[in-house]
Amino acid sequence: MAFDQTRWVWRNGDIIPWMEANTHVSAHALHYGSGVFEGMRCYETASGSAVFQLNAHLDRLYNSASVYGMEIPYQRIELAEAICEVIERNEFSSCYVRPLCYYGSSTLGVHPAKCPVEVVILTWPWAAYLGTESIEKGVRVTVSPWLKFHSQMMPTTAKACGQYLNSILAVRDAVRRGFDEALLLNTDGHIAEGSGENLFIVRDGRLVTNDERHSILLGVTREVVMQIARDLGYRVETGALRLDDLLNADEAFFTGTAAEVTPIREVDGVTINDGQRGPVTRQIQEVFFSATSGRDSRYRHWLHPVAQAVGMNY
Ligand code: PPE
Repeated sequence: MAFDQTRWVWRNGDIIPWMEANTHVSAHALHYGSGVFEGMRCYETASGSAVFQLNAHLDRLYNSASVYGMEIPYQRIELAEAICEVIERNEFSSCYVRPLCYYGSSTLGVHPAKCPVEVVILTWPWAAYLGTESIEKGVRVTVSPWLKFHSQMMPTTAKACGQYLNSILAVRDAVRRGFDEALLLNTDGHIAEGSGENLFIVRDGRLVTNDERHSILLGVTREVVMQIARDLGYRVETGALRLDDLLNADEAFFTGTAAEVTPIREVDGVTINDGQRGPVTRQIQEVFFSATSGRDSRYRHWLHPVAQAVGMNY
């Protein structure tokens, strides 16, 4: 189980044993998916553990909550400190961090009305999302028969629990048919994103990715990779991505907190270029992992030291 090494969970202001971090079956979120969450990674660096892009993830958490009219009953600084505290209590040097805010028990009317907003923070060790080999060898993806929902149905830029049912349909179908991951098209027929990752293609030395107009979550890793690519001297463009663009790309890769930077080697049996991780992808991965490990001083401000939480600016 993913949580074998997790001893403590932060819940509504307290650190409690993992075994006791339960919720009632009448919780609104269990019935309707009425919650918002984040996924961050804490990395080991030479000067101690640090949460990567903590501020950007907290920004998105509060924005996701406001989309659904949910008031998170904790200040940013409290959640930032809580995240660091629960990582330290679990004695993790690196881990995945999952803050979740959800409507608890009060009513089961669809309108959450007076349901309390419960806040929990789970941490656990999580190796490469799509398998350790995938970072070097790349993954095989399939275009999902399921479309990514349109932002007029639910804003794709919010990271809300219920909307992941769309991703679950897509990834289950992909895995059942022998692929590593699903790629969802949007209602316009353009590429949206993976079930849990954003997409980049490389063509003639330029990087191209899509944006919120194409029904995607605006990934924190996406933003990081755009910055790294620009700093490496590449042109980065945002615009619609067609399936043809992907199939004819020189290189393609996924980005995400869990997936980090994962090459795509094949789409429905068609290899991207020669099916090997491309040089631009590799270069970006190298800088990305230097940034997450604190080895690249240019990006040290992206790391939030776990041990020095108190008194920092959030
Ligand atoms: N799109 C989707 C739909 C998505 O779930 C993620 C994160 C991303 C893009 C990339 O966003 P970011 O992590 O900020 O770069 N998906 C999480 C995977 C687990 C999950 O599905 O939840 C993650 O990477 O943490």
